[in-house]
Amino acid sequence: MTQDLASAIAFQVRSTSGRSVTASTPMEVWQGLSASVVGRIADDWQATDAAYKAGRQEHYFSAEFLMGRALLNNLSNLGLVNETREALANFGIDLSQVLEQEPDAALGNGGLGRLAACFLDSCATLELPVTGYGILYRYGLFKQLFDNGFQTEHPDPWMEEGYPFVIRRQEQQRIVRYADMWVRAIPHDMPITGYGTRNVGTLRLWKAEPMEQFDYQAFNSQRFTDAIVERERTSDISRVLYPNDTTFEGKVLRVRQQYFFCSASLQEIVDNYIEHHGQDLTDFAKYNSIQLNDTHPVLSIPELMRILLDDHGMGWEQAWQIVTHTFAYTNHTVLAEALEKWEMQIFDRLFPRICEIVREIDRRFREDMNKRGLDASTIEYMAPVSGNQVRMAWIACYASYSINGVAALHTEIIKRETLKEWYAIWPQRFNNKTNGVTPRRWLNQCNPRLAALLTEVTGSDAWVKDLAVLADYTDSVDDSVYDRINEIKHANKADFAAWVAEREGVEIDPDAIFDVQIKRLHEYKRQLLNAFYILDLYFRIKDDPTVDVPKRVFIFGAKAAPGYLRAKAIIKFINEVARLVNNDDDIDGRIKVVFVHNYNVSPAEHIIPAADVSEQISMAGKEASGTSNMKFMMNGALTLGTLDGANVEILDAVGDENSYIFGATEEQLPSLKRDYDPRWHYENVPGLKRVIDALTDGTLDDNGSGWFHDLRQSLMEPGWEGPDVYYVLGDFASYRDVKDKMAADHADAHGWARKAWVNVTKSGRFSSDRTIRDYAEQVWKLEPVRVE
Ligand code: GL2
Repeated sequence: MTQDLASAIAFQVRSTSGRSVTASTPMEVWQGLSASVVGRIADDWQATDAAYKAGRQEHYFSAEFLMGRALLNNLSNLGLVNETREALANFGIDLSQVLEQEPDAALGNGGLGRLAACFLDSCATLELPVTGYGILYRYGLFKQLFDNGFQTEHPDPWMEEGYPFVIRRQEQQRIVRYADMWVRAIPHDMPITGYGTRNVGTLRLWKAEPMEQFDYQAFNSQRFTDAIVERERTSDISRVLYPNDTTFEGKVLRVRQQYFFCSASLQEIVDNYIEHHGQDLTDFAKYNSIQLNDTHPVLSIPELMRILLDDHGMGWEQAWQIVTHTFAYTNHTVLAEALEKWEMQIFDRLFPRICEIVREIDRRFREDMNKRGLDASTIEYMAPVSGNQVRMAWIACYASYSINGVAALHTEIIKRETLKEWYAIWPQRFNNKTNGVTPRRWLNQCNPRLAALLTEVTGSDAWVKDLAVLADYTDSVDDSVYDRINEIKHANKADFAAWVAEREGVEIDPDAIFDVQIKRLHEYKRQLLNAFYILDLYFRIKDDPTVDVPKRVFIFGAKAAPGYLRAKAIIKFINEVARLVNNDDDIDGRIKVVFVHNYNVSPAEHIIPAADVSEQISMAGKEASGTSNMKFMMNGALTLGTLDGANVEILDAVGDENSYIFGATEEQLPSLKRDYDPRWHYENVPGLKRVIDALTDGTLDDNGSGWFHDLRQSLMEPGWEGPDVYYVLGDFASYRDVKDKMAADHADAHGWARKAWVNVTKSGRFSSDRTIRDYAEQVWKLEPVRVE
């Protein structure tokens, strides 16, 4: 078997590189090995596709799929990791070195895009007929470097060297029509393998290409450059992922992107319906449902109306009936700045027919609400079009048969506040689907030591597909398991320390507590609170260098949206805190701060298994769910967090004694903020003043940018959003108390291991398999389709 595999791999590597395996570069080996994996699954993939297309299907529309690396994931799903390792070893090649060649497919910003990727994994594993649809961005999320502590952004041409896991399907292209141009949408398919199944799902990513290779007329009439420019204008559409996480930017190119993938995907879905079920589209919603991952794909709603009305001659009522039984909408944030509102003029310019349809949706909405007796101002507030703006979330709520939030608390907030007007009319549409993460990537693959222990303790690898089984073992293991937990964590930390030393040039001690905050940089996530704690701890040690404190490593990973200056200021600040504490002789290595640059899916796979502490410290009510909290929990890190998003449910699963909760609750905040005076905290919370002052008194250097002064002002001065909007100073004292206590508790190795074990074994409900089962049963009405 290994011999077969070895020769299959060798054949592919040779065809890729044009030389022998041993003479090929690790990148060429990665290319060849990846191609041979695609070859292995080809038949199953084809069979799955055929089986899914014949019955009821779910389509997951998302502008983002943060896939990360594919090779290990596929090898692991196919049960080929060990054999491949041996096969390569025969050539003197180290599999891990080959795996590290792979670029991350970073086609997403953060949690929302990664959720979509975890969902595809679960759908394949659960054998559910679900296809993902998105955009083949040529440049993924920007690559982040630090220049003197400042973030700089660089392009990420992730496919430039070739990428065997996307297959171009030229023959299945569609045409997307804008008023000012027509473009070809070329589908590129990524196979989605599942664990322990032969089903192979599909992620279909559309690439924009010009209708003709060249405008030959322009070309022939000596206007060569004009012809090229025109060509580039088309390719612009799928050129780059917009780097904003939870903020809306009204760029024309962005709305073009959204329409592009919605239109191409819907054309295909309708054509497939016709091929299998005939020209009469009455039963469309019986065979198709579409999940809208946030409002980014909401243009699908008027676009499906257009296809039904114009291309298939249907009347409005019937078409609307179909549309409103097809779409389901997931809301991912309550932040006002995320709400997509497009100017009507843009719609009018790009797609006048869509514009017309949106106006008609608006007209009928107003008529309908009038009949229901709503007052004029409520109707104006809820209307799909108001002034000259189209409101994407409102269209989604009006047209969807299901509206869900992503954690219990978040769903309550959207019912009570964000979407309360819609909840009042259509309460039955609202439901909660708490997020989850795939235990394949986020435990089995990234933490092989812990995975082996779980298999040993439970007697099989059934947990990989059914994580909830671990709950049976929470209380039934003996002390030797706790010792093993500690050994595993220590070994993971040693591996991670080596990785950090090489990648970031910082030495860290695996015996220290590894305290981690990795997520997008956003004020509401409060990386600043964490940094203030570190600075305060630094000053405490400076006060008395002989003080006995547990050794700590504080690890950050975060990208800031390029235009979000305050977030960039926080990055600079953390980097300056790192410079200060890492190089102070009084500290003597007792505190280390590491800011991992270019945080992404694959760095996360190195960081999470090595974490002791998971920082989930957003201001309560702001983080819709969070998903890194779940990944950490699965890997035995304890949550240090507020009662926000899914933290609430994590706490519920593990109990008070196995997590560290602090801070104002969502319920308390309105009254706390009513007469909030950050200056009081600044003056009265011991130690806080010197921390805040360090921003501007010369302790830390922002290189003349003025950014640290702005940070101070944002906390202390009543700006137009009020001082300290995210309650950093208000929560500081309680954060410090809990974090100190946590550090002290870590000294009890056995007690800590016990807590870690409870976290691991109670993480079953945060598997994306659970989430997807709930969507399939309650929203999608979807049955598994098994491919034999
Ligand atoms: C987010 C939320 O901020 C995050 O809390 C949630 O876990 C994910 C997935 O549901 O969605 N919303 C959002 O716009 N982004 C997120 O990460 N970018």
